[in-house]
Amino acid sequence: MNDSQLDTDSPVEHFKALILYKLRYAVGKDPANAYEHDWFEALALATRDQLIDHWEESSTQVDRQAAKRVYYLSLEFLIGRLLIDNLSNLGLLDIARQAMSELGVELERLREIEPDAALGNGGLGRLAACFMESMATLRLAAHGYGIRYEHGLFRQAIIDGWQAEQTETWLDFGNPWEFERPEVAYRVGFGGGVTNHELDDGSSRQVWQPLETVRAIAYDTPVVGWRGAAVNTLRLWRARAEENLQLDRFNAGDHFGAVAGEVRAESISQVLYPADDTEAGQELRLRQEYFLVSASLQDLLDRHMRLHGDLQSLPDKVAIQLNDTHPAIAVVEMMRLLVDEHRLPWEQAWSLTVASTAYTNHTLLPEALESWPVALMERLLPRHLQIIYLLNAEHIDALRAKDIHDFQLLRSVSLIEEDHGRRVRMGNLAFLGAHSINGVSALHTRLMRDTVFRDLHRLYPNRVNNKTNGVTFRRWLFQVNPGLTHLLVDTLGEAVLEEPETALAQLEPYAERKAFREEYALCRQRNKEALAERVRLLLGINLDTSAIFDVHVKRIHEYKRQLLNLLHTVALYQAIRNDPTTEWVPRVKIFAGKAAASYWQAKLIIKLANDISRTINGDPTVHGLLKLVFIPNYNVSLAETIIPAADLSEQISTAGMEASGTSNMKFALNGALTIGTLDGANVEMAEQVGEQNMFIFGMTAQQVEARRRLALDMSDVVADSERLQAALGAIRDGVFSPDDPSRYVDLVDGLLYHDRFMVCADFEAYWTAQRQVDKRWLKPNDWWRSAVFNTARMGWFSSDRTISEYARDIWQVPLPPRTPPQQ
Ligand code: B1H
Repeated sequence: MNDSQLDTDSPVEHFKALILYKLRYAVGKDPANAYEHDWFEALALATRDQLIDHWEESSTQVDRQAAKRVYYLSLEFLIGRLLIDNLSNLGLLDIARQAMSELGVELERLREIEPDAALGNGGLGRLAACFMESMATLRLAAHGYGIRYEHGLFRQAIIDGWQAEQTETWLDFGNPWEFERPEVAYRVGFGGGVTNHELDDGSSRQVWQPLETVRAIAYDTPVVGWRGAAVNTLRLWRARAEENLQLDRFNAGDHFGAVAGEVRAESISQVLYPADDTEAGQELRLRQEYFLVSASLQDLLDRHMRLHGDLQSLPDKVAIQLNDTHPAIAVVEMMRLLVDEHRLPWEQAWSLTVASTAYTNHTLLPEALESWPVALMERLLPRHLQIIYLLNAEHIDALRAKDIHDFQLLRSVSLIEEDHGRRVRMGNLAFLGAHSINGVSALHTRLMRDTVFRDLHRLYPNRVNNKTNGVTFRRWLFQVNPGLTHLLVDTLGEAVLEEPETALAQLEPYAERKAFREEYALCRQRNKEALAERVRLLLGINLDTSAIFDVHVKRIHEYKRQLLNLLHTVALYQAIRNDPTTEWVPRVKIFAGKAAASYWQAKLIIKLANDISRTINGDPTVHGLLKLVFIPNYNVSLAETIIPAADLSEQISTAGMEASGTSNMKFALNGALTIGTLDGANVEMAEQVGEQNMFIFGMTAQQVEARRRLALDMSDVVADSERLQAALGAIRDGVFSPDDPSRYVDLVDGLLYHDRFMVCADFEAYWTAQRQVDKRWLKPNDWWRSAVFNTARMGWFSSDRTISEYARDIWQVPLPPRTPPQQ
């Protein structure tokens, strides 16, 4: 249908007609018999239509200009919902709301119907999604490459206080945003062997003959920037069998055997991060990594050859960013493609590979540093293992040639770990194969240089650099907090929407104006009421919205120290019970987060939170003063309701362990005050907003190191704190678990005698900081002044700033000038 067929003049009428057209001809329904989901689909398809022309233009423009392209390779893209994102970036939100309302459907209802695309675990995946949006907004020619998991991160149910994992089924009703591209398909091989072929000229060549091949099929989702600046592509691969059905086996009566190959192939894109505590699970993960990498590199090399015709120009036209080591096998696959398939000389292939590749490190935790058993690599990717051995030999020889013979050093920089069975170290591989290795906050990058990559950094001192994370303000301010956004626009003008990084700073003087602070506080109040309503519907618990909403939401992990917060909750509970007449500051403790399915201790922490919740919420002595809720199934959409409703943001990881954190930025942008350690990006947040506008407490990374060397036994610390003793004692004795009094004995003993995460060691400092929180809350002028300061000073944490730095320092692509908004 084109415009001339629409007999309309107003944009709302026009959009309404489009929606009705989609409802009828794409969904096959009449307004009279349409379900809400049908309306959602019609609206999504009508919205998607508005992207197509821009999408086409963006890509032909890049082709025409022969611009350099950025390829962001990630096993995770934690996108969440797209309806409001797309409408809002296209400037169609109000039009759509009006159109739907005239059609008798509330836009808010449709918003809630869309399932989250939960193709990620947490911060790393969400960062990739923010980056995609920022790259489109900044009009960088960028492609995201990932896997189209049939099932994203599991749905968390809380059953009797315990986490239960349920399958996530986001594709059940189809996905209106994506385009299947069956014609864009590549073969990806696994297993088999390598043979040596003698060539006529006397040279020889290695030929990998995989035992098994699967097909990677492209699914493209358009990613639109703010004001439709540019529309980029997120290309997700789905695995299909070469042959879907073995007809001969089927006809012979073996109906299951006939589809076994299909099941095996398709299992690659079935599930995000299958549990890796079994050998089969590990193998599947490596298959996923290689599948993504091989399909993506074949695709980008095809495009490069089509557009430029020679490989010499690869680093001028292609920048590949590896999101952690998960796609690090790309270094080796690129060598294989260049040497084995494109017949480039080895040295040349290597310099092209290194010059086009960059790697982002997101964690220093030893258990998260990837390495693959040599035996597994040999079985699954024999040619790649050969290449790794060759690269390693050259690497070590080059060092010896430079007269470096220190055995310890050579061992630590080797691609192969020899200690715990032979394994390929993916971090070292990514470091060696990349011209840039970046950390995600200043502290994290410093620790990278000092610890995990110490020796490699000494050998290649120019490679490690920092790119502090950021978040997209379009989603994490404009969309999640329309009330505050209106206030900001009313106060500072439209510039806030166009250049929030700079415009927000103009808010600072308003922190001193009482009338402004009151309006600002009112926005928060409304958001708190919306969250309270949600909690009432979900859990049947009423929250007092005049209490401090004290929020701790993120993956459940010992280093993130939900336990420290729970200990504070218990200590506060006991203090109130001991002295109910004191003027306590009312608190609502809000927790949410998922535990990895195989992480027992994290699941026990969830149970503890729920046990404490039941006890406290049912105790009339603390009624109106203290409540704890654990909201199930934390995901992007839930975060969008929780974050703008938070007064206090808990960012209390053990110093040195959280690489950056990104929810810390989202909370502060929306004006929550942070209680936090000097860890990750908290450090830089404190520099920007000033420590006086946060509650910084606890040991520094250095002090943590020192204390670890001293002892993990915390008897001394506990002996010094009656409050801590009492809190630990109550948990240990079963006060919160009368049905199973010994449930937490091991957990508490772990804290007492083997406190790897310094929970006890930081407890008193945390308690004191929490009392500072109470004090400030009792002085609303001070509290809201700090809150306004947080919003005003968060501009630097925009992912637009982060992406501009990647573009300038790592990818070396010029940023096109910002276009004036088009209407
Ligand atoms: C982060 C991960 C991660 N760091 C392994 N590392 C995974 C590691 O599936 N796996 O095997 C998945 C994810 N995720 C996070 O990255 C950091 O903990 C945060 O501090 C940081 O803000 C975020 C983005 O840089």
